Amino acid sequence: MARSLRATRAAAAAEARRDAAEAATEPDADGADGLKARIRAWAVEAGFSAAGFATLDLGDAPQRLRDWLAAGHHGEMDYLARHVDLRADPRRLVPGALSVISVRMPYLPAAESAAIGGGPAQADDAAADHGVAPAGEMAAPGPGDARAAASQRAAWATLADPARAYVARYALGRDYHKLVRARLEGLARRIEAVAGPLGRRVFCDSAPVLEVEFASRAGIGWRGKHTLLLSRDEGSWFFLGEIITTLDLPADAPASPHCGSCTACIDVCPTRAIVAPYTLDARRCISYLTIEHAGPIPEPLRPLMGNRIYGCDDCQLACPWNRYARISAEPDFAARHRLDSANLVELFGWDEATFLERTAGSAIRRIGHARWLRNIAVALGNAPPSPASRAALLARANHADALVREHVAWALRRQAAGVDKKMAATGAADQHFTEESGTPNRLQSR
Ligand code: B12
Ligand code: SF4
Ligand code: SF4
Repeated sequence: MARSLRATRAAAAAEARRDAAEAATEPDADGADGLKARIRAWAVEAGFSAAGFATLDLGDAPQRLRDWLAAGHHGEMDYLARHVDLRADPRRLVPGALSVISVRMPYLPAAESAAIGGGPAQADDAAADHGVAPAGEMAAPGPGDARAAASQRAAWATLADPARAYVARYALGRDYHKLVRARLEGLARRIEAVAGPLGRRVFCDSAPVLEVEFASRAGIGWRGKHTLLLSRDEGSWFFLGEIITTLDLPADAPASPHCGSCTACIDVCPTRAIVAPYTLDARRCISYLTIEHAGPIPEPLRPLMGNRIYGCDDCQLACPWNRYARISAEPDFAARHRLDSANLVELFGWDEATFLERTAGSAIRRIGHARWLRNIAVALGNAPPSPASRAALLARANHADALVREHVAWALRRQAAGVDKKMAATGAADQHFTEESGTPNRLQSR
């Protein structure tokens, strides 16, 4: 069964490549529409799953961005506020620009270990648990990339296991920025080879560009209520990138929205960060708290973060359109160092040299060792009390960085409170913990 699915997929991929090659060499591929067909074909050859075209008109998006900033939703991400004018008008980034070519690149990695592929619920079952039925949009079940379903089941399974660490799927492998930009650069050169030298720049999460807004205007997906782009044929597990160019290309039609009455992403969000449909308060978002935020994580939010130590995917995991998701074909995005199934205590034990070595070439490295420990300390504070967790925390109790010390102290208090609660519930004596650890629990947990 698995083999026949693979064979079908391989045949479909070969056919897509043949179509791409034919489109790219069509004798009548002249004029703007012909060039667009060729660009789409070259984009597929470069590993993108879709390409679309838009003008630089952003409508009322810049004003909505200003409103969002005025509400303080960006937290400490000052760079978003600093470059509003550039975001509002990409011609300031590329003088004379007329068009944007927007692309998607899938990143969902296959589940590394078969043992963790049997999680509690499929993405669609989980979505059903949340009462998801996007009004009349999902008559038939998804085509079911079995490996994508297994990968999402594995993600749910990791989230359900408080001893394990959850790392956002986009960050399990190598950093995507360079890879996507290099592929876009190759695509831009192929365009120049037929269209002549252009004013152009390639982007992927690297500059003040409203990427989701352009992608939805270019028709490669619609903005979901979680604010990310998603599509009917691929869900949302993809990066966005774009070429902003002086080339004048006719715009595609924007994609129509298909969220219907669904609110699964809003309902599932552990910290209630999606404060209204299409509006995220980043200050509450676990992705922001674990990656962008430098200081102490607000205490009321810590218990809600569970075992999410780098980024968060819940709003995507709950989305019913991700039953159409596909596994990435890029080896770079495959999970490294068993990061999709690692144990919290093990990761907390990494010293700085190990952290730097294991995260070389990964987006994770950017947060540095202290924030890495801060995030894992929160997860350990949320884990059920265990001698191993307390011992790991105690080993970091005198860490040189005050940020780490404070989060470790919080986690130790939580472990102790958990121990006390457990004892109250079971009537168990101190002996229970002394037996497990060989150390008096009071000493160990304070
Ligand atoms: C800053 C940022 C973040 C911040 C803030 C996220 C946010 N939603 O703004 C934080 C750190 C929280 C974050 C988290 C994540 N991010 Co991020 N992030 C960005 C970045 C750099 C800028 C986004 C931005 O401009 N935000 C500012 C606000 C104002 O923009 P906005 O939400 O798009 O706001 C619009 C809507 O609110 C809309 N709006 C308001 N009201 C209404 C009403 C209606 C009816 C409608 C239709 C619209 C609407 O108007 C605003 C202006 O257009 C982009 C890359 C880029 N340059 O675009 C990546 C990007 C959006 N992130 C990405 C990813 C993958 C993530 C995570 C999934 C990572 C993770 N697993 O942890 C999470 C997802 C969290 C989430 N639900 O958004 C991808 C998304 C790919 C995709 N499929 O869409 C991007 C595009 C990077 C990339 N090149 O691939 N991210
Ligand atoms: S990434 Fe997590 S915390 Fe952020 S909006 Fe989505 S579910 Fe909420
Ligand atoms: S989960 Fe969110 S993004 Fe997905 S269909 Fe439902 S409302 Fe739209």
